[in-house]
Amino acid sequence: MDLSKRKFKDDFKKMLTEVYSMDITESELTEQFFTLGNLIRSYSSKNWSRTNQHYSEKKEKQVYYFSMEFLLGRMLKSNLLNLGILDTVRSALQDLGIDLEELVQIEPDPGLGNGGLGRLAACFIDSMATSEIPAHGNGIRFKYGLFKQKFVNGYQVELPENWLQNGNVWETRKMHAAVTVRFYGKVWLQQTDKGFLTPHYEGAQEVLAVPYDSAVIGYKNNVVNTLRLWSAELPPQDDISDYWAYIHQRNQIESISEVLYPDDSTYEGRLLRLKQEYFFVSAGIQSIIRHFKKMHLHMNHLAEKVAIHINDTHPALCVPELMRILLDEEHMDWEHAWNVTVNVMSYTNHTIMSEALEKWPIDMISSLLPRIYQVICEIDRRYTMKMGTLFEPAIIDRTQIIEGGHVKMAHLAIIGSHSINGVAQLHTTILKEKVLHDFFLVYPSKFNNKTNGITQRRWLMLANEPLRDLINRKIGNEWETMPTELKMLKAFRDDNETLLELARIKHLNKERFADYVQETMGLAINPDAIFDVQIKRLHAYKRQLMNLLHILSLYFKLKDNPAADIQPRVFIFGAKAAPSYTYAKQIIKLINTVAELINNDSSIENKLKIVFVENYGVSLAEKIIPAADVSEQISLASKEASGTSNMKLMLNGAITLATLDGANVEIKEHVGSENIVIFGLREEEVYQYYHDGSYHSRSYYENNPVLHRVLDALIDGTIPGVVAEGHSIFDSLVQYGDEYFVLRDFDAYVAAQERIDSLYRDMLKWQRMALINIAGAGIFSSDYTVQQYANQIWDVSSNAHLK
Ligand code: 26V
Repeated sequence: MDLSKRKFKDDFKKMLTEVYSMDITESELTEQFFTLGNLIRSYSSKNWSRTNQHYSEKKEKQVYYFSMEFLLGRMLKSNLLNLGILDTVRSALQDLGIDLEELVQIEPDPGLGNGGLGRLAACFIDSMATSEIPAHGNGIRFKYGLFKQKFVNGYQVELPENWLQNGNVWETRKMHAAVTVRFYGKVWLQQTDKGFLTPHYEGAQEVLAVPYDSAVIGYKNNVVNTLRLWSAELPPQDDISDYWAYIHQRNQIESISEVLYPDDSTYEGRLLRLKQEYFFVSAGIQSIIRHFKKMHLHMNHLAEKVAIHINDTHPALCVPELMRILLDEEHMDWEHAWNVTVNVMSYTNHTIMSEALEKWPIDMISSLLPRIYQVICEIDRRYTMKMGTLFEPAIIDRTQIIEGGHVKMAHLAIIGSHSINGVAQLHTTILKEKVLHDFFLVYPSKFNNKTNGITQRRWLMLANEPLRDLINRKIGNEWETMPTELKMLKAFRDDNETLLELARIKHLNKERFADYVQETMGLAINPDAIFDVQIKRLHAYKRQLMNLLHILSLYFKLKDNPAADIQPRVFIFGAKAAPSYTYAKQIIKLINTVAELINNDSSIENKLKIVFVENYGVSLAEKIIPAADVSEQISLASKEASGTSNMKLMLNGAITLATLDGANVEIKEHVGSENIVIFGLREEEVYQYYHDGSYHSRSYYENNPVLHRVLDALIDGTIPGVVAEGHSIFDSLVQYGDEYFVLRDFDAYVAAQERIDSLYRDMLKWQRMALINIAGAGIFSSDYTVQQYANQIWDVSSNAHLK
């Protein structure tokens, strides 16, 4: 948008007076933040309604991205950037004596997600608006986001994340769009006068779903899509005869949207979680149908106007919920309703970890959602009937929805969707050949790959302004919306001036992060050291433990020989563990304790430091990633579906140290094997071990002296204060088979780290590698990912241009 500094200053002052009856000198940061937020809203409101109007008038097909999680991060700068007024506003505020960076800190970081899956949804909505795809997010307005992590004596402690405490400046409550969601009760089918079978409900509990909409602003294109998050409320009551019963019922209902589940590693069959899933699914679909009806088209045409995307199995109830509405409320016959439903739905799988696969006990689902359960039974019956004539019985048995007393949500999503995709090539191949092989036999053409992506606007333009400026000076700014144009940077691969400039920027970012660490943790780190970064949820398969074992090996090397020639390193960790994931929490305690030991050992002359940041999340990622030299992507091959921090770190010039897992495989293809450090078991080797059962971790402990010493340190008192944790972790590796092949890959990892050490010594060579990584990162923009979803799955155009 066009905005002069003068106009902005006038608007800002006016708004401050109108809302707070204050002038600038009287106002504090909080008032200034809310004033700016409200101004941004007013600047985008016209385009928001114009976008909606345009979609309605043109009757464009709309996409609804259903996701339990949207891990947005702070929106202030992102909104200013996308409106095209970041620099103007920053400088105008400065004239008014206000530092934009200070205002930024006022905004709470809405942690409405666990990790990769939620952040992907956030990158997607940014990219969909920017790519002019008529697509909207649908999720839950959790009152509490992912817990706040504190370390107490090295242990993780969880505290509530009350992000809504001071209100959310971006949202609008839309009371008129509220819908009712039904739980429990009895249901039976009754014939109406017209001969339809319609369900008759008795004793259902009604919950009011109230939407809160936020603008999703496209990058400099006047498009504003919508993120709709639902909040659960008690429906208005005519009379309250029993006050305490009323309060109890209200609390019970409001608990549905109270808190995000923090466990992304194991399936938990909790009733409240199932309520959450049905709640936002039912509310979202009802609201879509309401909107569709304004077009006065027959329901048979729904799939021409609506695409619904199921982000992991959490919203898989979309399938029976849409069926329920088409059958019971629109009186369609089964065949037509099913045809419409399958054409509307598509599903993304995000994990092969079997312990995370959702399945609900029949008792629970049939009592909470009696009608939905009937519909699921009928879907399953027809599936087995139809496919039973075409495939061998064992395949049908393994692909049924209802099996062993449970409803399997992935099976429901696959059978009910026309498309199922994995999130990186390797992941999709594993789905087709292994994890979902039976379904691949039944529905080969439903399977496809969509490699994940990230938005370069948040992860480069906002997080790393010095790098953005350098790139713009070298190749212009076309890459902002055509990110593969970053490839033009390759022309500078032998230009020492550019490489030195890159080194200078990295150093600057490292200094900034070092200042932050000094201020918040009281720890001094050296910006000349290698900043080696592993930031992701703590999970055994991601192998933070292997990273730690390597650090211990370096530590002992230095203890034995203080003159050992190793490059100084700062190992940076950021990770939350699921509160109930004991093993992961033990690893956190171990890392913190080793940090304490190493950071305070003056005999190693500050050559090694460990920084484990508290409460890792989007805002911290924005600080750490631009300062990273090394990107640790060391999951056991086959286990990490894609990863996305690998892409963010690459885009910021970090060198990837990786196994051939998830999207690392594709990163290697794009930068070439000389610009990435690869090590470790390959996926086929891992499966071969599973097949022949020939991995015996103990022999690695017994035969590898370095490993032996490092592992002994866990249990012999070398690391004070981790007796229980040390033994548990030692046993998991040596006694209980080392499920994720940490000991098997240890040597290869150490060798790969030595390669990093030697590469870093040649500064120009290192910067050339960094440059090639930045230049090759464009393909991993979520702009392209969502365009592929739009073209190949959703069948929507991206021509909503409103310029
Ligand atoms: C799973 C579960 C299991 C049931 C209870 C609650 C809950 C909450 C979240 C999850 C998500 C696990 C799946 C996930 O986050 N996968 C990650 O998705 C990223 C985006 O596709 C991908 O880059 C990561 O490799 C993958 O681990």
